[in-house]
Amino acid sequence: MTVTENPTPMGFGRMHRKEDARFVRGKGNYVDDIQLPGMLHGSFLRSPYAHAKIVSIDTSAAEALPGVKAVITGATLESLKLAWMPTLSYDTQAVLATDKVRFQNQEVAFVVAENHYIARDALELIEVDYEPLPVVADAKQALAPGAPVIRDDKEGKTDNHIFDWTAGDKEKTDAVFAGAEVVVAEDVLYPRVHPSPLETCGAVADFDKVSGKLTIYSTTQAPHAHRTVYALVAGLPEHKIRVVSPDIGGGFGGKVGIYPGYVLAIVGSIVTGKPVKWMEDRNEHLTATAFARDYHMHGEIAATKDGKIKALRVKVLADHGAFNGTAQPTKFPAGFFHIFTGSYDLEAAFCDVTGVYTNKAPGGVAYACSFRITEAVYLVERMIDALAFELKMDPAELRMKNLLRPEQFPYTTPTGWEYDSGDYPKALRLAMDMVGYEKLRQEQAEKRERGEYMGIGISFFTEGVGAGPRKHMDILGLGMADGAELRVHPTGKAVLRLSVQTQGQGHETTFAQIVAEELGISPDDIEVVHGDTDQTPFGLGTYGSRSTPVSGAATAIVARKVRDRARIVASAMLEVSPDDLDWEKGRFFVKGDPDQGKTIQEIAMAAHSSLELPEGVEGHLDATTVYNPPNLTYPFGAYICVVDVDPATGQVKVRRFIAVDDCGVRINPMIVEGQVHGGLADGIGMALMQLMAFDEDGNHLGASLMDYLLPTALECPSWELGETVTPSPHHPIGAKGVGESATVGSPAAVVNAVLDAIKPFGVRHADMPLTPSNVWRAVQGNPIRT
Ligand code: MCN
Ligand code: CUM
Repeated sequence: MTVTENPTPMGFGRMHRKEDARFVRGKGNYVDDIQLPGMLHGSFLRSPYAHAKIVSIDTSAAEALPGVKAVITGATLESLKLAWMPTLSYDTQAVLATDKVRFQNQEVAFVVAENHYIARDALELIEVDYEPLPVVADAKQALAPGAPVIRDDKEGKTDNHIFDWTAGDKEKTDAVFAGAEVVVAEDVLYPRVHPSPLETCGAVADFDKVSGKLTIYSTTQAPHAHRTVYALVAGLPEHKIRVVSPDIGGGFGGKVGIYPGYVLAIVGSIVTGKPVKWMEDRNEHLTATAFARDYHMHGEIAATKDGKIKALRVKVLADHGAFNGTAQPTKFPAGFFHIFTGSYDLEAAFCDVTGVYTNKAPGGVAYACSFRITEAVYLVERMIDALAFELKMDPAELRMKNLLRPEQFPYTTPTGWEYDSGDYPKALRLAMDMVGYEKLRQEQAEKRERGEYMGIGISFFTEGVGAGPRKHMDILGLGMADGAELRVHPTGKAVLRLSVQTQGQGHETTFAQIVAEELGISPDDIEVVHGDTDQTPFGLGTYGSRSTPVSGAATAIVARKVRDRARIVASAMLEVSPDDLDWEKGRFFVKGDPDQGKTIQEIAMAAHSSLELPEGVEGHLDATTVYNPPNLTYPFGAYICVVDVDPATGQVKVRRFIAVDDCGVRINPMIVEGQVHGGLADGIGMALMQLMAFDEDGNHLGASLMDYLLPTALECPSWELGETVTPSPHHPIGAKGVGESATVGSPAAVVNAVLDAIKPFGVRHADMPLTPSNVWRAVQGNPIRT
């Protein structure tokens, strides 16, 4: 990777991250770094059972331990009407268990003490009498007759059913299937995985009894949305609540929802009158915070004998855990899964998703998923390879034959999405050229003769990111539009205030670059303020790769508003009509007389001076905006993975990985590449290593990073990146989101590569993770199928 000589371009381009100056010096300020005078520490007692009735809780010994300030149980919360809280999907979730526990490690009691060690010691002194109940650990058992009812707290609930949801045209799809020459069906599991950022979740709550103001520092991706939920639950006005999301050590979707720990830190502070910190450990994080996926998919694909794909039909069983805590736009209980027709030109498609409760942790929309587009892309890309397998066709050729063509954009899919722009064949061709596709296929054939197994896996993805048009998309009734405010000081330095918040994506740099591009002020002179509800405009936060599509647009627009004002100020300074001015980056000048001009800095000073402005024109150089996107943006990409598989041991070595991404105009190509690198590593993790497994009693099998494996440089090849640029036609700077693209696109490429390698053994599909033992089993003709 090269970085330009000048590390601070006046706009888009490669530029070192401004925030790294503090991170590489150990000067980041994370939730756990926050120390307030008199601060106490809280810790949870958690359930050893996945499903059990709580008969009694005795906290007396814990309360008697010196240094313990409060022990809070579900009963305490019940008296405050806080035992249950709303989830982001209009369900309820226990803050502390009252009647029974519903997943292993569920929060049962909260101890507040002088320090963390005393709090932990006190947990040991709490006596809970549980009466174990039968467990639903497998989604496929959740709706079986006689299955234990998990949510009997809900009045009249007699089963574990959450929702049924369909998209597409069933009749039309069935008709195409009925007349199809070839139909291939496959059961495809996207297993339960976990986003696992470096920093676990935590909060520091500080309630000031005198002013009545509550300040919460927390690991949140959505500070404003959280504040409104707290306001609704606590009955406090928003301005009495300040949510601060300081530096975040990775979110990946796991920090969108509200966790019991945040609420208990608040309650603890109210009860004790002191600030209370709660910071979970790795085991708690893996077992009790938002999981991802857990989608049991049955896919069918209809095609002609020569490989023209006609239709897709999918039935999904979605395991949502004990509480429906998915964080996604209200109208879409299965997220954006209905984008499963992918990048192809089909006649019809239909999906039918059923959500169920199980005795597992809640969550479901996390881990760079673009609201479940991960599952959708994995499904369609596996189905295409299964079809190629049956038709004995080359998977690249099959894709080329069916990809949407550039002239079809804007393109409306059979399930109602309007893709904004793209040139798909160009991206796939570029990836194939980069990898040397035809030559690799020759090498593969020669190797197979010698009994060596290499595989080439392709995945093509389209994402829809930037939720959303407010008309269609809200979370808990809050429309998905975001504000931005820009203030240019007299000296020409500027402050940009945003509702979105970086968890590591480099917003302090890229959003400054957007202003720099529009106004010609150096990014170093632009301060990005975010993650503090007292200092920033309202907006829904960072997830679904929406920051660039939504707040990036807001930033460009607010900067253009400032530029329009600057034009009027410049016209007053130069005593010409505003129409007689031309703009070049950083400067207005008189048309035809480039020497007669004023820089943005000169204009800024004048805007704050005694200069007389035309009637009705306000002074200063500030603007605000709220951006409601007209549509999502649709980034896409072509990925090719090359692996070598040892059939005797099942060991997979990823030899090469080519990723061609198109996210429209790139603000900072270096940051985009970093985002892609991270997502590709995620893909290798999920495809080959990661699984949140449970035994039949709902016990977690491996809730540590010794068992739940995160990919490292050892498992990753040196990534080979390519790009095409198809600007989004409706985005002010033509940018599309990219933060989740590689996580969405890469697992299918890796799995397709491994299965391509072992194709001579007759294996058409095996489920992730393709660990050595699972690959070995597949080679033996006995793939693990869940
Ligand atoms: N960018 C750019 N040009 C584009 C698109 C994006 O330069 N055409 C830059 C953006 O300006 C931003 C970064 O790339 O600095 C990612 O932008 P975007 O795609 O808008 O995504 P968000 O900023 O909204 O980030 C959210 C996304 C999600 S949802 C998950 S999950 C994820 C991801 O980002 N979590 C991450 N990437 C992550 N990266 C880090 N380091 N940590 C996380 O928690
Ligand atoms: Cu689905 S993970 Mo991201 O949207 O925060």
